[in-house]
Amino acid sequence: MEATAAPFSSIVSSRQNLPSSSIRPSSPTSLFLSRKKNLGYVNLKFKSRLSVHASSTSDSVVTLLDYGAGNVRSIRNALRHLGLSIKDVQTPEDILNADRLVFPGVGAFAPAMDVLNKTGMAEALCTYIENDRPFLGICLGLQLLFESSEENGPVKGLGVIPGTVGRFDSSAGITVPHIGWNALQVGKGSEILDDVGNRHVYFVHSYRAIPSNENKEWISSTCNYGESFISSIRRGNVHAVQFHPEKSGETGLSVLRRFLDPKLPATQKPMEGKASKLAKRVIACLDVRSNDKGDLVVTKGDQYDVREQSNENEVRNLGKPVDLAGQYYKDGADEISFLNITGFRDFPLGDLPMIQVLRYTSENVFVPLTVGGGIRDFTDASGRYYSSLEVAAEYFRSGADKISIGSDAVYAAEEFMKSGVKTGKSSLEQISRVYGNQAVVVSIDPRRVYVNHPDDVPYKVIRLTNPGPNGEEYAWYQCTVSGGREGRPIGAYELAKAVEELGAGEILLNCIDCDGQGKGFDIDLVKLISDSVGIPVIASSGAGTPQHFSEVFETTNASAALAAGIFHRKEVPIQTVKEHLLEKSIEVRI
Ligand code: 1PR
Repeated sequence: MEATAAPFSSIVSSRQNLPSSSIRPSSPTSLFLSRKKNLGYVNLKFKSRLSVHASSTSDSVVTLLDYGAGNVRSIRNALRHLGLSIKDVQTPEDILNADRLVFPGVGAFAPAMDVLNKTGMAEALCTYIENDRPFLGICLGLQLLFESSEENGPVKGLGVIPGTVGRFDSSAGITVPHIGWNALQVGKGSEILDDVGNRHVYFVHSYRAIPSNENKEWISSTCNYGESFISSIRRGNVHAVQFHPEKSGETGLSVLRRFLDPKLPATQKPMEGKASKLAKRVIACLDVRSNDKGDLVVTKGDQYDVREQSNENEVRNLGKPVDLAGQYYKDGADEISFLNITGFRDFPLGDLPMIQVLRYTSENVFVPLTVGGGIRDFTDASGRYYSSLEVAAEYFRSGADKISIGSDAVYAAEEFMKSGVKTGKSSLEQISRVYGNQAVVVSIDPRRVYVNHPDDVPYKVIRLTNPGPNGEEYAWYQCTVSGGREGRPIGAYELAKAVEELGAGEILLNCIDCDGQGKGFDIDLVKLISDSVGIPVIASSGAGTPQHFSEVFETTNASAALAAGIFHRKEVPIQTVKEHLLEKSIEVRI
């Protein structure tokens, strides 16, 4: 990769050398690329009629372009954590008047461009960038700078950078979306990445821009995932990153800090780290519910029974959700999952404490947060109907990066397998259409059912590595709903394939038989599912020792491993798990 950081002004017309306060472009600029006819573009040059003004905003203010397409709470929280106050863009003028503009693109490419064009923000953004004003685009905020995207397209982008954005090629043997912590190949002159060095940063996306001769002068880093793609661009004061600095822990916060304060001295000694590829993730899971006193607690049971075996039979209380999540973040968890385990019977939006848990946690925890439990259509006692999309939207607004669907995904998969028709109406389909499939996890709660012969049931049966208690050699994995209370006529294999088709971006694979047992993950099950789908699989249930993590990563294609009990009971710290994985040459984020 060639990475140069020519000042932006060197490629724009000479009037850009004037102080920004006096810049008043009035003629077509040379910056914007000629739009190619075969992409259906109409105008050949972007005619800017806007002006960039000097502003008297203080150093502690950053302008945020939130065009209302989804959750930008995480970036708000990260900026506030760094001591900044946020000015929201209301009009195109606010962009032109910004001292520093952060653009965290969310949602899909086409609707984002649509909003930007209709509101006049697209033109203001182009003018702002053209004038080399401090800019940081994040994720879609990087992709929109390119000429076009294949996402439901081709769809025309802002056209600042030559090139198109396309989907990762899953036939290259990679899981898509690209979810997780990956390494960068950082070029010269990419100061905001100064502290990243060889540490991992967090990506979550299915589309990417490819390096080419035409855009090489923009590239400040690339990332390998089946192929090399553009992970950041930089020209003068204009920066954009494909990864999420607001979700990349302390490393990511350093990227924001350096963008906000370019005068920070260069790093003398790069932070330690040996990132070279996508790391295996270690996830802490918090099963959350109200106890009998009405307090929201983290609980944990064996095989989904969370009540103590005492006379009082109370809900096991392992701590406060916000405190524990904060602790796991500090301990190095790569992701935190909250499962509202009574969500299947209580309406989650009535469960305001859970929303509060997310809000408070996301203020200080800068790794991805997933929340599940009760995501479905619902009519409350007063007859008010809530769509699953509204429930998910509230979770996203409150700080969730991904939502996890359990029971409702089982019903949707059963329906789909029966009819072969995607109705587009299931919660899974609706939420993934609006927020992207990378934002939708399906949580599977299967139970092992032994059979004598593979033809005994119409589900995928496997030959077990370790025979059952009565020497059974075969089993299938029956999906359950309502927290394991009801078995359904569908296997984990069939469900996984169906939900992938319906738009799931990731699978959280529990195993009721192994839950809380501490005897290791169900390797047969994890292998079966992770070999059958092209989306990432999180192995869950049964972790008791660090060796169980290396075993699941060495013998299956799981992308992540999740545990609850051993972390809550402080039997095995997250760092010990990671050190063990490193000893076994399994790449993890440190
Ligand atoms: O069906 O969409 O409302 O989602 C409900 C969600 O809550 C599902 O993801 C379901 O797995 C979860 N759930 C429901 N009841 C319980 C319960 O414990 N009574 N928790 C429950 C299940 C399973 C794992 C657990 C691992 C690791 N928790 O997530 O954390 O098994 O545990 P371990 O490391 O201690 O073995 P919906």
